[in-house]
Amino acid sequence: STRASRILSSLDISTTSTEVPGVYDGEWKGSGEILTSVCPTTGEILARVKSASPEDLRETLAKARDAYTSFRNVPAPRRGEIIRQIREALAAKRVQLGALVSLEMGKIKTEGVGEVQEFIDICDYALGLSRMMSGRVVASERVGHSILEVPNPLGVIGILTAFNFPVAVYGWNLSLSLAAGNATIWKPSHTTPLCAIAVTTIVSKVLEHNGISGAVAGLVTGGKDIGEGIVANSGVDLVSFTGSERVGRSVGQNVSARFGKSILELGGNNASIIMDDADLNMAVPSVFFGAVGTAGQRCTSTRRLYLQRNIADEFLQRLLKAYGSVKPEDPLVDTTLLGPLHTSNAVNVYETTIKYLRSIDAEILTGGIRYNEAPLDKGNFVQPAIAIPKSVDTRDKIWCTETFAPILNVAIFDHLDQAIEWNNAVPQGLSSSLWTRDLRNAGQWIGPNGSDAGIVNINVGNSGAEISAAFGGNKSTGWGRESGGDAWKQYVRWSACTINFSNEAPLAQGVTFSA
Ligand code: UN1
Repeated sequence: STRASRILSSLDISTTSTEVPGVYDGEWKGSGEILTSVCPTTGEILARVKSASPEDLRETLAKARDAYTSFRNVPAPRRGEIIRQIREALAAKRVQLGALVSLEMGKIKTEGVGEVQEFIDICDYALGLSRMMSGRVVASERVGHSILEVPNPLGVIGILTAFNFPVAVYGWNLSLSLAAGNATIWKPSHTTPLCAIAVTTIVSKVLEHNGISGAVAGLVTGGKDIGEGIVANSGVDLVSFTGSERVGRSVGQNVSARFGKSILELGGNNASIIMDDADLNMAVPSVFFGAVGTAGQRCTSTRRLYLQRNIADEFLQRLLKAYGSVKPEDPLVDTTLLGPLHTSNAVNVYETTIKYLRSIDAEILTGGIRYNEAPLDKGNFVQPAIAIPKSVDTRDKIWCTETFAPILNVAIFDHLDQAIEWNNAVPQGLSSSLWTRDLRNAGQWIGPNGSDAGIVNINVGNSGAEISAAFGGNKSTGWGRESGGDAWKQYVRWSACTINFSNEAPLAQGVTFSA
């Protein structure tokens, strides 16, 4: 369509050539299979992309290693200055890149732009870090000795990202990797290659302008085999993977089998707990955003809602009113709140889950249908659902598995202890949210008897975290943290350096060993 070509050409992606190169290692190329990028709203093919062949992957990895060998000598504040320029280049394309996210992934305009903003924010953060990534000096037990903990660049970082945040999650990893002095190789989701090509185009121009090899931020679009090639390669020092628990399990095992490091950001099955003293004027819109925002396709989306008995009816009435106002529409129209699911397969997953809810006699308060009338029938539009399963048993798959679609399951509780038990009883542990104005509830929630998730919020919804906080989960959500907090410490290699500036060479622990 003309709209698609306008968005693509505003990001310097050629729409005249029939196949867009999807590999970058300092030069654009691609000799692997052709990936098609399909618009989830209209079903149109946006572009055909020449993905990476195994040979392309080998070359890109080799060039990344070379690029790292020189980039690690660039002083960190100078690397920060390059990150600042990347930030400016992204900001100049904020609207265009945001529109491409909406076009190719399907999220609504404000969220597409928000994702670019998230990348910009983490660049600011990494710029600051570039002057603050300090080690420590530790007291030695020996006279005339000092112990230094020294961070150095780590090497080549493999970044494997998911479709749902096709820009921001790469941004988290790239910015910290660059600040730390590493080279990266990015394998985006095979369904969002254009977002990756657009971002890499922006980043590579800045690198080249600064006389830095573009291979510092390489790109290999492709499928499973390319992802597996990165995971298996001992030249990739850290693999940062975002995706399903099933794939993440094999990534984690394969990377650790070769003693590599990994960061895993896998499934979320996030609960919001609403106490009867909560401010519903805040809680209702937040749950609405958590469950319906991004059409329920964030790792942090709200999937479980636990309501204290006294406010349950009122809460549901108000939430239903909000759901009633949502119309599925083109995500690029300003007023749209609900875009399509990303793929038709996601629609199948949604329909299967609705069918299962019916089979267990859950009460479906709203939703459950796929929109079949034109023009929505061309896209993957479904109606957000709220269901009350009869059973609150968290071993039932409706509670313990993550369905990547806008389905919110509700249960009613009497005491906070019960709700916390439910919150923690699932395998996943990404994000959790408690609504209360009682300090005692808040204290319990964040303490040893509270939520076991990586993100534990109070009067803040499950999704939409800021970059300054460490992002990640516990249990089957995986391990490691991305973005803020101490996440940068995973992107460097640490050494403990003991320095003796005395004229003796004593042993530690008072050990004597002389002939
Ligand atoms: C994800 O869904 O993988 O907290 C990332 C949020 C966003 C990032 C989500 N800042 O919802």
